[in-house]
Parts: sequence; C-alpha cells; structure tokens
Amino acid sequence: TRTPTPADRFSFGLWTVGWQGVDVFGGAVRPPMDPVEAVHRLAELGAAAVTFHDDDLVPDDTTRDATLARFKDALTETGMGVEMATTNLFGHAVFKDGAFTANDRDVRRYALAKAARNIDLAAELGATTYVFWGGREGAESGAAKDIGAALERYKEGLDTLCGYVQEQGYDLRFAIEPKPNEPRGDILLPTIGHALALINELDHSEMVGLNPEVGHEEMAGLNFAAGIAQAMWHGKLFHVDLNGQHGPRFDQDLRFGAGNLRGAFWTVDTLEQGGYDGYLHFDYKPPRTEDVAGVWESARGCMANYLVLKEKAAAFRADPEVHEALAASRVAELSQSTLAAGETLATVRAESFDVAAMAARGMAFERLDQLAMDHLLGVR
Ligand code: GLT
Ligand code: MN
Ligand code: MN
Ligand code: MN
Repeated sequence: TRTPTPADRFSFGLWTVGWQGVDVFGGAVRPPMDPVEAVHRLAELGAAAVTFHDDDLVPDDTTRDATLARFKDALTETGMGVEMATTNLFGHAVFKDGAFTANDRDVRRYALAKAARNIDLAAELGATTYVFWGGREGAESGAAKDIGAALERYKEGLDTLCGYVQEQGYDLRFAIEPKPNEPRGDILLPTIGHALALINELDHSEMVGLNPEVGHEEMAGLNFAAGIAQAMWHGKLFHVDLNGQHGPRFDQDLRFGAGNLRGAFWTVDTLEQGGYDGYLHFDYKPPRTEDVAGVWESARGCMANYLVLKEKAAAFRADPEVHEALAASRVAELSQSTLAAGETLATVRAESFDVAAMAARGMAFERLDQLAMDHLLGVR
C-alpha cells in the first residue's frame, strides 16, 4: 500500500520540515516551526518517529524544561518515537574551524561537552542511534589543517564519547555521516569509504557505523546504492539519510525520489533486498518556494515515493522475465567461490581456458536493465 503507516518506520528530522529557507543568498521565507506541531503533523501523515539536533529542540536553557515537557506530551499523544538524535556542531561561530578537529583546543573540549549533554537527552528519549555529521571538520586551504592530526582528534573525540556511552550504560550506537564539501571547502571523511576506514581505527569500532546520505555521495559523483551495499557488507549501515540530488553540485536536499530517480529505485531495491531493518529517515529541505502547506506536501511526497518505488522494486524482483534475464546475465554465478573448496592455483592453468570463446560471450545487462526501466516507468 502507498499510504504510510508507523510500520513503515519513516522518520524525519525536526530541522527538515522546520527549515525556514535561510540560504547563502537570502533569509527566512517561513515562520519557525514548533517541534510539537511537527510531531503532530508528521504523525498524521503516517511517520513513526522524529530526530533532532540539540539546538532544534532545546536551543536555550531558560526554556529547556518547558519545551521538553510539551515535546514529551506530544510524543505520548501521537505514539511517535525519537529514534535518532545528533549535535549541532556547525551552526555557531565557535565551530567555524570545526568541532572535534578544530585547531583551537578549547573548542574541541566544548564540542565534546555539548555532544555528551545531548547524548544524555537522546538516551532519555529512547533514541538508539546518535549521528555525527562533521560539516565544519575540514578546511579551505592546505596549510591550515594538519590532516593527520585532525584524524587523530576525530578518533579521540569518537573514542571518548563511545566510552561515555558505555560508562552510562546507554543502548546507543554512533553513525558517522560523510559529506565531501559544503559548508567547508573540503570536509574530512568525504565519502562512505573514508568513514569506514576511520571506523576501523576506533577503540570501540563495533559501536560505530554509518549514516550515509543520498545527496552527499552523489555530490561526489558516486553511486549511492553501491555505497550502502558496501556499508551493509561491512555490517555498518546503522542508519540512512534519504533525499534527492541532481548530480555533482551544491547539496540540494530535495525530497526523496526527486533528482536522480533511477538512483532512488536502486537505493530502495538495495535497502529492501539487503534486509536493512533500521528507520527510513528523510533528511531533506522543502524548497524555499514552498509555504507551510508545501512543506507537508513535500514530506508526504518523500514517503509516497519510497512506497511506490518499494512496490516497483518488488514487482521487478518477482517478474519471471527478470528471473530469466538475471540468469542470462549470470548474476547468481558471482556468489560461487572462484576456486572450489580445497582447490589451489596449481590446478588453474592459464592455457586451459578458451579465452576467445569467453571474450565473445555477451553479458545481456542491457536487457536486464531495460526490464528495470520498464518497471520504473510503469509499462510492465
Ligand atoms: C545538516 C546536514 C545534514 C545532517 C544533519 C545532521 S544536519 O542539516 O545538512 O546532512 O544529516 O547533523
Ligand atoms: Mn569496545
Ligand atoms: Mn544534505
Ligand atoms: Mn544528512
């Protein structure tokens, strides 16, 4: 069915529907969104949960307790959950040169304290994932940042906070979100692969995975579905940020399904085939052209597009002609080990292959892909 329900496990950041449209060239076009209003409207649309940065929900200490009381009531009234939370370590001027990797040690120490405080709130509200998007961790110029030292400090920050979560006994895993650039000229951990490599160096690597975002990989010209497939192979797809992007350009954060539609089809297919069982989290920005009604229309669109693509991907996978095409393309053969059990290279002799015959065999991928296109276009 194409009507979202909480069983679909869709979630939205408070900062997404709450984005007022402030960009580099202009100010707010929409009024602030009350988090309580966001919870109610998203629940009515069929979402299961919300996510937040500390500053989205509790930007100042004088209103913190009252806001939290209202927010918790809204969660109880609607049955909505908080599945993930994160820290705003990029907005304030103090983070202009980064947070965990700022050259200024005071800033690094403040960043750890700010994160730890919101980790406490995340655990209290029942979140099971805590995201780290290091938007300001990077540089615009070469001599400004010692990359090796910055990675040491990134590791130190994550190790320290992992230790904190373990000491407190929280049921919380960390998810790193890569991005190649914007707002910094070059950001550390620019892609899924860079982040996976850093995770391998951490003291508590088992509790750290990824939160890849569609648009961020596509900004780097990369294939998102292939990226999350690798993350799943490593057991590291802890969370996902779904949105839309038109190729390498500024971070568009379009609603899911807009932009690269074929990419969205394979993203859904990969999540569903790969058995991803986390939340389907939308991190997008309703365009500045929209009023509040347009905001809710775009949120509805994110979920509707996921569900229709899920239906189409399932129909593709169930189609008998697709099964034939997969066989013709020898897709299952790749799951067979290259050497038989116990076989060594001694029995594999280059002269025993009919290389000309092998080279002449077509792979029939075009037919297979056209079947997918036909499903996507609704003509099958
Ligand atoms: C910010 C960024 C997103 C991240 C959020 C988490 S904040 O809006 O553009 O991609 O997921 O910090
Ligand atoms: Mn450990
Ligand atoms: Mn983005
Ligand atoms: Mn994101």
